[in-house]
Amino acid sequence: MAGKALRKPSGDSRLPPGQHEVTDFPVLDLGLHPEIRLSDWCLHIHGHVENPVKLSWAEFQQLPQFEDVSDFHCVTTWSQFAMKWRGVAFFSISELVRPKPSAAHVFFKGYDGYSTSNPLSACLDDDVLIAHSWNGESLSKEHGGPARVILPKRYAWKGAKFVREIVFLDREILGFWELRGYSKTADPFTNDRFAPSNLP
Ligand SMILES: Nc1nc2c(c(=O)[nH]1)N[C@H]1C(S)=C(S)[C@@H](COP(=O)(O)O)O[C@H]1N2
Ligand SMILES: [Mo]
Repeated sequence: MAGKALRKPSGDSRLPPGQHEVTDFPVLDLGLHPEIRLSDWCLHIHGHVENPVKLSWAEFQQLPQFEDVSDFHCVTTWSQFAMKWRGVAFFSISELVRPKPSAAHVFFKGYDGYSTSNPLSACLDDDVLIAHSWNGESLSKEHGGPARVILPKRYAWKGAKFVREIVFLDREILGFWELRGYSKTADPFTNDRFAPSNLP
């Protein structure tokens, strides 16, 4: 199932407006890098689904493995091209838990207390995944290991590092940055950074 179509780069403009290219993959987060042993790791997926699950690391690894190469855009204006991710596609997660017809939004939580939300349609795009590897290596703790969410067509804050919980919802709940005035849709190619209307 295709996600909501967002505008594609036109011509040679691979770089979204207001962005510059980097090659050193900066670390950008709340500053907490939780130490999670793989034997303690658990991904709880629940909410408006027919089959809620709590996946151990071994169970997560047994799901179909998926690779995708995509560009990464942080709202603080840096972009890094051709990031090679490996993990489990969101559409495989969705097939496993079977969203109910009422499911319309997805709320992601990290082991560091971070959260972010996305429309279900955006999560079902064919390039969205829960990644455990980057450029052939296990994801480092600084970059969100053991596993992080990647939504290539959105600014990077829409993907939770150190992911621990995925909740399917019938309504939108705002996450950490959305509550602080950042966009609900976050499309880099339309400079869709802020939504002051989210602020209380
Ligand atoms: N759990 C968690 N996920 C997070 C964040 C965070 O603070 N905590 N920051 C977000 C932001 S703003 C960006 S730009 C990317 C940064 O990923 P990186 O540190 O691997 O570059 O992670 C996103 N996911
Ligand atoms: Mo960011």
